[in-house]
Amino acid sequence: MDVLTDDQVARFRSDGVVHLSQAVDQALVEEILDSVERLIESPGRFGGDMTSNRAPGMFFQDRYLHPERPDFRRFAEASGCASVAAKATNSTNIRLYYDHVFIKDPGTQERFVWHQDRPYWAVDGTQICSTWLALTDANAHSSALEFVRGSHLWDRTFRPEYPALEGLSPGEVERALWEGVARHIESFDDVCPAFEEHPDLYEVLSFEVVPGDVLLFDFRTVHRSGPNDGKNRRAAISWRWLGDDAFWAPKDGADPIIRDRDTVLGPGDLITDDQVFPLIHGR
Ligand SMILES: O=C(O)CCC(=O)C(=O)O
Repeated sequence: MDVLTDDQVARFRSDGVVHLSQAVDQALVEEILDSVERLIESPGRFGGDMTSNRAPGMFFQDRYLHPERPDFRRFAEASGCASVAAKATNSTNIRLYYDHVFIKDPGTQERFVWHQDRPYWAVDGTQICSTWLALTDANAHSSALEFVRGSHLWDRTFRPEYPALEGLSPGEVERALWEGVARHIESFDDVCPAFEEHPDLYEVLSFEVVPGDVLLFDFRTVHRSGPNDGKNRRAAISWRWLGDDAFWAPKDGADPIIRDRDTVLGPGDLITDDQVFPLIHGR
């Protein structure tokens, strides 16, 4: 993959997202899609079908695959996306936090509401981003991602939302997810507005993608994806990258893929634990 042009870097920094056309080799994309589709039959520890009871389609997610599946570790390395993250965030070293797979079959109505990744993660900093690689076509009708332009620079972190858990009591939310999450959610006063209803105030950026395209975005940028009302499966893999100033920020309620007891790092430490956060670009 060619590392970013200066114009793409500038766009990433001002908009919080940039579309990189045909950024990953097609043969690799096909190999990744094949492995991703095989996960449906044999998901990892954190994977599964998230479709609500009797709802149409299939919404499958899996994540944190690279530690246990050598093919996923190889994909993270071979994609070249870590070098892209390094240039975009002006980092010397880039580590992998986790990989995240999303599949939405035609007819799937589940959506990701407007959110930032930051409040869900046990890391913090300013040099943190994702590269979302399209493994199939997607457009606004078939669940492509949308972003609120420039929202990574607002210095606001919105309350994390879990639409599938709406209406549940805090106890039920905890049982459905993990300890501390109900308190964590309630600790944010700032709830994500319906940005699309205020076109005079906010600009929503939508991208149409084909296999091999990458959406590179900051972990503070507000984004969402809608239902898949297209005719084909929509699949993607998102790698979460940690740059030079990323630090360990454990909190009850953050995604438990890596917990405080899994790493030698203490709260506030720069991410230096090679065992848990493999260095993919640099040193
Ligand atoms: O692919 C999707 O539908 C959601 C992706 C997303 O929210 C992310 O990569 O952070």
